[in-house]
Amino acid sequence: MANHLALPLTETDPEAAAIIRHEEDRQQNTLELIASENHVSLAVRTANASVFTNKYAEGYPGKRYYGGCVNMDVVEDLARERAKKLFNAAFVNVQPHSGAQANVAVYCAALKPGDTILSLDLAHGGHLTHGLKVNFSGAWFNIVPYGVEKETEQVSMDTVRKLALEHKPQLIICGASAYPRMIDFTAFAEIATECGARLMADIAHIAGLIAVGLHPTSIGIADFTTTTTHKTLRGPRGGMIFCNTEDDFKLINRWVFPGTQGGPLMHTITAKAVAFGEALRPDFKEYQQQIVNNAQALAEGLKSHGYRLVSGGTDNHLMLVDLRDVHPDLTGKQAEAWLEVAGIITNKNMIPFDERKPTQTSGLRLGTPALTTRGMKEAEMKAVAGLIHRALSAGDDEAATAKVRSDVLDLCGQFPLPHA
Ligand code: DSN
Repeated sequence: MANHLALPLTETDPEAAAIIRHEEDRQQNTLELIASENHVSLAVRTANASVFTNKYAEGYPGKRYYGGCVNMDVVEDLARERAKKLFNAAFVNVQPHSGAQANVAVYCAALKPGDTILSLDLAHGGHLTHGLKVNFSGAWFNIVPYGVEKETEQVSMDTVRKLALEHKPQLIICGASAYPRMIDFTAFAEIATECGARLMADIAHIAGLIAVGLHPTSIGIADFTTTTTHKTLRGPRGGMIFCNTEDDFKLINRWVFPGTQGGPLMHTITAKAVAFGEALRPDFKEYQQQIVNNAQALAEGLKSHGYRLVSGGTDNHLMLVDLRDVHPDLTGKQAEAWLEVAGIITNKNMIPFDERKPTQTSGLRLGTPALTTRGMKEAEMKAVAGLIHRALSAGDDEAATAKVRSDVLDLCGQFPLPHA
């Protein structure tokens, strides 16, 4: 055996090891406010880096295309059973490599090319796989977008119903990647039934909240529910699909493999099983409740500095900050860059009816799952709101930004990552 195969990474490849160490340092020493990111446990990371990465297991438990799958079957069944228990679901496929892959499989199962999808506009909080022209969804399907109302900046079910009856989509999608309010899955299901469409709920952002009952569930209500496993759910990067009937389960299974994917990432499925086990613990509910409390505290803190929040606030883990009242000339792009220099990691985001381009934007999206994982609570959120305001007001004043950076470092030092 080549003897380097048994040596640690630091010895065999110091260059790659140093990059990993730099990323560990970056995560420890910055405030992560990207609403779709989190810090997984040591257990999830251990499973994700396990020997399951060595194995091909095309097919499903009991029906594989390769030998040696005994442990693959056990671990995939474990992930499925835990996911079903966590979400009170009848059927689940845990193989999608990502949320995008989960959505692809549902579209293949429910639609033919050229069919019509009614979905939330990306510029109003939707997702690129829900119909952006440059994504396969926008290229292969006829997309009818619904948006939020100008006055409330929230989805109106009357508008959705009107569009659904007018355009008769084959599929309605509810769910979002930048929407701070509750989603009425039952109202969407009634509209889908009325216009003869199937309903897909993409709960990628709010899956953790749904798992513990802090947001009404889509499972058993939408025909298909897709999610990622790495946002509020705090698992490895990946996706999964829930459905309600044996017939849909067969269709989904066929369209995940062999329809759109090859060999499942068994190490990721193992890590999903571990993450679902963590999410079944009572302390996961406390964690999710703290995410929501923290989002509300951060929102209030930002408002106290004069910032307007899209729709006036948040019901979930994220908020959209309209920068224009406090900094009329500041784009989201510049704000994101200045905040990063201060050690605060965010992403620029369109606000509804934004007059700026998607590459510039007038807003920022902020979320609390990652800071909550570090143990931060309401008092720290108030402090973070102050740090954001100071960094944006400092702009390119290096001395003022350096002071914010130093305070960010102090705060990070008080709340080390779970396995720093
Ligand atoms: N990119 C993810 C997000 O940030 O919301 C969605 O896929």
